[in-house]
Amino acid sequence: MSTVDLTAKIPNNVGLGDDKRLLRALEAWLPNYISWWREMGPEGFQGRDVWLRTAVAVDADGWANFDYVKMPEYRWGIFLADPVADRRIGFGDNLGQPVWDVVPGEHRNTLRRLIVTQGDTEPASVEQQRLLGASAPSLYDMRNLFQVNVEEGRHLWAMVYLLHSYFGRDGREEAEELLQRRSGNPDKPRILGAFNAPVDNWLDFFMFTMFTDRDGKYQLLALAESGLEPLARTTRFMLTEEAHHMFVGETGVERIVQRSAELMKQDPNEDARAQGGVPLDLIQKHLNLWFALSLDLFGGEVSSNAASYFAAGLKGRAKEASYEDHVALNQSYRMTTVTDGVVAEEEVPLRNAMNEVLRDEYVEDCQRGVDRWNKRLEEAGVSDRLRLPSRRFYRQIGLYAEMPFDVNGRLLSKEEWEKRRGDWLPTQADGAYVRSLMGPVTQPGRIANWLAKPARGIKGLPFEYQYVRLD
Ligand code: BYC
Repeated sequence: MSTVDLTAKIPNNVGLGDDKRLLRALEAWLPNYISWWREMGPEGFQGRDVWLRTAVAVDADGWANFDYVKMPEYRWGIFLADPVADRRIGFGDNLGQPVWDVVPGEHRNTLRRLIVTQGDTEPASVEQQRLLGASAPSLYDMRNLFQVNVEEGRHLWAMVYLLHSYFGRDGREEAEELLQRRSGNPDKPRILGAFNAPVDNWLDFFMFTMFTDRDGKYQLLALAESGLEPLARTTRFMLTEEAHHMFVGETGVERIVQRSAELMKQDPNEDARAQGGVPLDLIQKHLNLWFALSLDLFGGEVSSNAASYFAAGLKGRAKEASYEDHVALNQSYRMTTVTDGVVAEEEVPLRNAMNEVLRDEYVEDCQRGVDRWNKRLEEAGVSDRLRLPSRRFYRQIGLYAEMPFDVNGRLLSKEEWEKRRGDWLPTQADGAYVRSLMGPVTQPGRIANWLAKPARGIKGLPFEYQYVRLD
């Protein structure tokens, strides 16, 4: 197992102390990162003690250490999963070749772009969530928000390490720019669509961590297959942290659903809203929104970029080893296309459909989460069910971009779609209602009326624990 240097200014298991040039470059980036964190990180809580886990080793049970930490003092480190002996490229035209320890010249620009795109999402999500602490429904949830935030910060470090180590001056410039762009800023937006959408209430936060972080999981799984060994190793370790983020989202929505069902049962008209809860139709609208925004993050259904990433061995499929044929030539993928308003089925060369292959796995994983939420409704005796909308609904990227598909995947006229938009997506009034519920609850053990308590606390501690010290 690799040795972790925890005493260094930048904790790491990459032997940073032996590479003075790289160390200097990263130590020069550090104060800029901290300024960014202070400006764009969680507002109002930077001086508070938060019960956080910090990575201290990369093996299965040793990596997470829990303690009170003030967020700006969090030990953001650089951790790569341990190498796999004699690892070979597992797919594409370079199948079976040894993996690359340095960046091959011909793939330099493409790899830099992939790493920058991945890196850009990390600070973006922190920016999107920076005001949520002030409306936290419990200390438990507030702590989870901050845990997610500091780990997204660490994921930014992971990508910046790659940029500084392997991409010379342009890598350093890109690393600076990662701190310059701002989520939602029209002049310097973040790169991908969903990372510029506002996340200003906890329903959106839970949907974001359910659906958008889950895109993160699949993109990281695909990059973990990369022929560029340091990229594969860093993303493999990031996946261990990502799991908690999706837990926060999936159980967060589940707890809303559970509470709404309870409140419905307490009301003579089964009206959760009348009892100060989130009605199921509103949950469905937010689900529709974040599922669609997150589907876009997989890129176009038919993509020559995806085909060349696969061919070159830069980005594989999730769990590539589970496929039989790793070359994926002479195979096709059946895709629903739309030409002049006519929906048809078409065969596409498999390599060009790799974004869709990844999206398929993602959709299946999302469906599992929705089934779990519906189970809570069933148990509570509520007959309504939540569902994933058609993957053609409200898309901005790819084959169905800007097309007026309804949630069932039917193509409507633009006018009809606009008329019905408010049935499927949150309206301004919906947003105002959701925000009206979001008064902060900061006494240990207490929770907002619209949310059920979690089944258990963090790391064996009770829900009542003071996860954030506010006094
Ligand atoms: N918004 O061939 P196409 C996470 C661009 S989340 C805006 O269809 P490609 C996290 C695309 O860049 C995971 N632009 O797509 C979650 C291209 O531009 P150029 C983040 C978009 O290239 C929560 C053009 O459209 N990781 O970790 O196959 C919290 C045509 O591209 C979008 C990654 O994304 C969009 N949604 O795939 C915190 C992995 N989609 O080149 C963190 C790295 C596409 O023509 N990125 N475009 O100028 C990639 O693998 C690929 O860039 C994409 C796009 C999958 C995003």
